[in-house]
Amino acid sequence: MKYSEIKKEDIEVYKLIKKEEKRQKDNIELIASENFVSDAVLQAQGSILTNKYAEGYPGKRYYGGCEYVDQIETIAIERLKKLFNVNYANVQPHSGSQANMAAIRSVCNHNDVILGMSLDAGGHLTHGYKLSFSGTDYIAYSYGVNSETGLIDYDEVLRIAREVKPKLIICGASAYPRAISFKKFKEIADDVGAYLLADVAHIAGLIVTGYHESPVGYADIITSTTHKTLRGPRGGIILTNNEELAKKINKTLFPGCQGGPLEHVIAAKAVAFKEDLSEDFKNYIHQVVLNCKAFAEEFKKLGYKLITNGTDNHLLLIDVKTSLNMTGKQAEDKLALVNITCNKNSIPNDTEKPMQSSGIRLGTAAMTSKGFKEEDFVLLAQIMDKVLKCQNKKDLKQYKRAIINMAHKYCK
Ligand code: DSN
Repeated sequence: MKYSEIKKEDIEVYKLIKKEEKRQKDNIELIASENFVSDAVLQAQGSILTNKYAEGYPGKRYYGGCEYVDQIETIAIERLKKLFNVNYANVQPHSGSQANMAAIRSVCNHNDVILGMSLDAGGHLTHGYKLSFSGTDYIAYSYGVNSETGLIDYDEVLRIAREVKPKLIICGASAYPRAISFKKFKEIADDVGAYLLADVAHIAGLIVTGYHESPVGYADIITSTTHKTLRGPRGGIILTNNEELAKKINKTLFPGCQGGPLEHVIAAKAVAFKEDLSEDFKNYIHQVVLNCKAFAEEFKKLGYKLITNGTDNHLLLIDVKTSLNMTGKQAEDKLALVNITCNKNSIPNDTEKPMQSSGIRLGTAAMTSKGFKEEDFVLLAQIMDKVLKCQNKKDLKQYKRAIINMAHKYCK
C-alpha cells in the first residue's frame, strides 16, 4: 500500500506504518489469533464509512442519512446468518470482549454465578478471570483440563457445575488445541439448568467450513471475533437462534454496552463474510488444519512436549519448560531475534507467572494465508528447534536470513 496521503499529512505515523508493514512482510507470523486480511477487507475498513454515526440498528437509527449503512449492515447480518446457519446475528460488537460482555449481560444479573474455562487452562479473560468485568460483576467459577492429558474432562465440568449451580456456562478457548464438544457442554448445561454460551473466536473459521463441530443447536448464544480464523477486520459478533434472546442481546449491546457502531468495520465484516462463504476459503481452512498437524508432528519428532500431544485445530501449545528448560518468555524472545513472532502462553498447572509462563502458542492461520504448505511448516519447526537450542548469538544470523527468505517465499 502507498499511504500517500498519510505521508503528506503525518510523516511520523506514516513511517511507523511502513515499518510495521515491513515487519509483517519479513516476519513469520505464528500468533494464533492473527491473520492477514484481503485488500478488499482493508479498503472497506479504510473507507469513508468511518464518517457516519448510526446508533441503533438497520431501519431504527437515532440519526438521519443511514440509508446506505443500513443496507451494508443488513448485508453483513444476512451473510453471517448464512455462514453459521443461524436465525439472528448482531455484527456491531467492537471486539470479542464486548461481544462476551453483551452476551453474558443478556442472561445474567450482577452477582449471578457463571462458570468458564480458567485462563491458565486455555480459557479467556472474559470467561470469568478475576481482573475482567466477567470476574468482578459475576461470581465466577472455573473448570480446567486434566493435568495428565491436557484435555477438558467433561465429567469434572459436570461435577463443578452441579456444585456451583451456574446461571451460565461458557465454553470455548484461546489456547486449547483440541476439538471442543458443544454437545457435551449442552448436556452439562441442561443437567444444571444453565444457559450455554459458546465463544468460538479462535475456531470460527473451522466451524463455518465444517472442520469443527458447530455449536449451533447446542449453545443458546454464540460469540466470536472476526479477525482470527474468519480472516476479517478486528471486531466481534453475537449469534443466536432464540428470538427472545436476540432481542435482549441487541438491547444489551446497544445501548447497554456500546454507542455508535463502527460501520466501516461492519462493511469490512460483510466483505470478509462473502469471502468466508467461498470454496476458496474452505480450501484455505483445510490447509490451515493440515499445516497445523504437520507442524505438530515435526515438533513431536524433534522431541518437544506438546500439550494434549497434538492438535485438532489451527494451533498448538508447546511446553518449552519441559522440552528445553526455558520459560515461554525466553522462547518468545529468542524466536523474535530471528523474525519469528509468537506468544508465550501459560500451560495447564503452570508454575510460572503469566508474564513468564512455561509454554508458547503457535498458530498456522496467518502463514497459511501467505501460502505456506505442510513442507514449509516442517522446515520451520526444524529451524525453530535450532534457534531455540542455539547458544551462540552470532549463529542466529543465518537463521534470520533463512526465516526472511521463507517469509518472502509466496509474496507477490
Ligand atoms: N488475546 C486473544 C488471543 O490471542 O487469543 C484473545 O482475545
